Amino acid sequence: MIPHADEAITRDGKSLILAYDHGLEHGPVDFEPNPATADPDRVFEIGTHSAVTAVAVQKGIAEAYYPAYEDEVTLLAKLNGTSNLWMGEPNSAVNWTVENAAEVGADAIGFTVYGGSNHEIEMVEEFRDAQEAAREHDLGVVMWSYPRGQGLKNATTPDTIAYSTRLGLELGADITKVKYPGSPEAMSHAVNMAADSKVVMSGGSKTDDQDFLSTVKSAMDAGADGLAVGRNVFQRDNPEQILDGLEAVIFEEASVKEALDV
Ligand code: FBP
Repeated sequence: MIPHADEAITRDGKSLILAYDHGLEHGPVDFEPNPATADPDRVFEIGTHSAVTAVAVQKGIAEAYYPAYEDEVTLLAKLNGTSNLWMGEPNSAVNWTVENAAEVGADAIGFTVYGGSNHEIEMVEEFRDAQEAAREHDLGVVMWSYPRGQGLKNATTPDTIAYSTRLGLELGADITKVKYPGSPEAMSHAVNMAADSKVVMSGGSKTDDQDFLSTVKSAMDAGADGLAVGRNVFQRDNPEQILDGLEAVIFEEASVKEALDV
């Protein structure tokens, strides 16, 4: 972690990353609730909302669509990713080099590490190469730290999520993205284990406005530095409306009730 390396993708030290790598990770099924979002242009438009500090996409989407939005959207290049068609032990192909991401205009890289997988060693070594190249190009580093695989029965226990944030710190991420561990106490422990590096909560599958904003509020009150969210924004009929509420909770310390009313 280097102080300020994440500045381009944060606002007042916090972030709201709009993740849109689902076409690769989950497939077209994720666009069914809001079919317009199969079109990357629609999601880059959503990404121009003032709440969004960066949009995370894979290489093909960035190359084809980002040039039209480079003045309005900050790009987070998600370097690795695997389709849901892969049935093996959790692993993630590196689809994009840091050099190419920098050329396309990225301000930060994103990289998944599946701690506990049979492929953990190679994934961490791939992360090392990407992290060091990101430093050379002055790009922030965001780790999607998702323990899974082998004998890991429950990937969201408090101890596992605290280990996830610690992996981010130990391996050199500026921001580590983790699943919500179920309670503010557990989130606070995970944030403490990340020391001075940042922690953002992963959005998860779509829930209703009240539940989602309440979970985000709990995570923020527990010391999280923001959110990296996909489905809970783009699967809604009105993504901009939930972004208004998220902006209030994350950047303006609003209550859930206030956020629901904006
Ligand atoms: P969501 O907010 O939709 O959960 O997106 C966050 C994210 O990390 C995406 O970047 C990624 O595509 C997806 O979740 C992977 O989720 P999982 O591997 O748990 O299915």
